[in-house]
Amino acid sequence: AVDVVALGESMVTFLPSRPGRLADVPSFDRGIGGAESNVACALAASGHAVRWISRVGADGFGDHLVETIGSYGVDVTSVRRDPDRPTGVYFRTAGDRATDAHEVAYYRTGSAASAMSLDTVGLDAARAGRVLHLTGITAALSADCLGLLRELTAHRPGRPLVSFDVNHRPRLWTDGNSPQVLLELARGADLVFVGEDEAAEVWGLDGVDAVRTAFPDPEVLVVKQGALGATVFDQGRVLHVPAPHVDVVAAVGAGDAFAAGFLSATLRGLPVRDRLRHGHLMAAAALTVPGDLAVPPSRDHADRLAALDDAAWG
Ligand code: KDG
Repeated sequence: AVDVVALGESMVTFLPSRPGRLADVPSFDRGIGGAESNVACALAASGHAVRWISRVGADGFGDHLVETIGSYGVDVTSVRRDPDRPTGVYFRTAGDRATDAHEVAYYRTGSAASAMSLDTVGLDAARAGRVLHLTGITAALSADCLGLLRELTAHRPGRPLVSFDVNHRPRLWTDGNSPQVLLELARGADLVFVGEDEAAEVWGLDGVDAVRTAFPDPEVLVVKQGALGATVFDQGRVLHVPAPHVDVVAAVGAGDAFAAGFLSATLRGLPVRDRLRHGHLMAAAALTVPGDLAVPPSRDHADRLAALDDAAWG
């Protein structure tokens, strides 16, 4: 049985060998990125049965993605190879320590993954897990991808729990439709992750209560508040859990790791407080490496840390 299906585009990522402007960085190290496969890898590394659904090119970068994600123990048998379209890649600069300001250059227009659609993705495979994890990135890739996401977030009898991370990527939204599209998709989900700063940026929402008012439908709403922690609205309950202090190397991938920790604890039936704590612990691991993917803490270790008393958690 599959615990989680994650569907979305992954890319080969080029991380800078030194700080500076994109114009000046002389060389890059190869990594992999992709919000949904990041979640899939972190969940598989913590012992869950996970499937990643996507399309990649019939090229070496596609091989690298499938092999690397597969090496985490993720089921990649539903990933399709597209002979006519390339695998997407992207380059990034190191974030400024204080502001995380960085440059990103995507080479993903017309990528294999942008051809995901109702015709090219098996809906049964997508709905085969207990949880289906999606993000707003997919909605920005193409009209076909958006159509697929609309179907997967529509209420259908017996659908899995639909988890949706808003993941607003301003550079991908050239048409100005992101506020309306992301709101519509999030409202169809059962569990929504959104950053407090992201909600302010996309919808002008100010504070966690304003976010809940805008998203009354999802049974569970998680508002991430950066170094402050996160607040969960779980039906009638509201709970804030502070994040542990970490020396941040790069924020990229931290939101995905947080979602993986929260989902893992949810699948294990842990109480709401521990879901947030496991989210923070996974995020802390991702925050302390330059790339998207970190080795997550072992389940035992994470359980011990999550069980520390409130004083230890600030
Ligand atoms: O969450 C991390 C992702 O943003 C990164 O891996 C790249 O998926 C990516 C995207 O589309 O920005």
